[in-house]
Amino acid sequence: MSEGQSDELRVAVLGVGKMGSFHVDSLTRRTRGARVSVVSDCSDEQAHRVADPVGARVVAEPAEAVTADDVDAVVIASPGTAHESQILACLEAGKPVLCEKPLTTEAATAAAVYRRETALGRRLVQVGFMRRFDHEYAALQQMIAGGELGAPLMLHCTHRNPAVPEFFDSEYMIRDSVVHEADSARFLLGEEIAAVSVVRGRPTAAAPAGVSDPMLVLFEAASGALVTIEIFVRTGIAYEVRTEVVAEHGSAIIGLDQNVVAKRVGGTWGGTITPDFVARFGQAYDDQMQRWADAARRGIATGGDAVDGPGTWDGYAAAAICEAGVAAVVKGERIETGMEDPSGASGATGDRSGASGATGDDS
Ligand code: ISE
Repeated sequence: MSEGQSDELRVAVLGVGKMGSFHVDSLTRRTRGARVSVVSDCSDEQAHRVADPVGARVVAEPAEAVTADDVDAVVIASPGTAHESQILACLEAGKPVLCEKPLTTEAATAAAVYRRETALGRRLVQVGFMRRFDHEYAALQQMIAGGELGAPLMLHCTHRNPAVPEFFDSEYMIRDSVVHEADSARFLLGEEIAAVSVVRGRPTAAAPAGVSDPMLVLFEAASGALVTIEIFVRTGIAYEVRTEVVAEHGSAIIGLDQNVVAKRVGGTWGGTITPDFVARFGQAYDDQMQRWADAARRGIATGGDAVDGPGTWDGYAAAAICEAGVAAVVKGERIETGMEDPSGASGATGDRSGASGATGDDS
């Protein structure tokens, strides 16, 4: 976005499966001041299917997209295993990034990305923990932080998917689904998670052999506050994500799907449940994109920070929690996250937690 050329943010989207295609649509039709200039995907056919209608170029190599002259910023929606090298390439090129979760697949590599960005002296990487931009999550976070409910003692989280592919085993359920609860718990409580335990219960008949679905996950926060998570990804019903906070002076719950018209037909009454996460969190994904695009443009213009939301520290924290969660699943033991500040400074939360970084109030 060189001065005088165009004040539109020209974005490369790496990976155009379900989420990448959604982001291309969001950038093209619902984001002000941005457009997709380049698309890259391991399937050339899929890349063209998404890029051609929006007038974007297709390049085969993600690295070429990152350094291209017609790319100011990058959205990474490729498989998690590709994130580390793609993010490092963006940091090298000094280009702002919005990266889908996970930041990287291991805590150690996520910590290395955090350190690399810290050494640059500029925040360029935003992690796609979109729930922080959802109006209900943002309101609950503000309610807790405002003190109205008193100290939060417990969070009870329900995370149910209607169906998932066969490869979703118990470990993948932690890494792909519980990862959102890891970030939400940190965001809502404003503190780090110290330990994780998992109880593998009676599996649904829909689960493949050896897969514990549902499971009960317990996070212990640094203050001692507890977080219970029911993770159930083969309910056969719909997409249901609820969170209740129980605090010293009251409780509050979000995710009741009550913003609907309750109809009476055929002897029953009621509304509908959102079918999937794009339907449930569409507003959050779009607001996340707008705020990231605005922040990226500001960061490019000023040479300063280019994110407005969770960053590399949050990505590292979620990776450390999931790593402990996977070990808890495998060993059947309580596992400490052992989180430390990878920069070597003391204190685990501070400004880096990003807990107040995306309240959704101006979206
Ligand atoms: C999926 O990958 C997501 O990111 C959704 O937000 C989550 O709710 C779902 O469980 C995951 O599989």
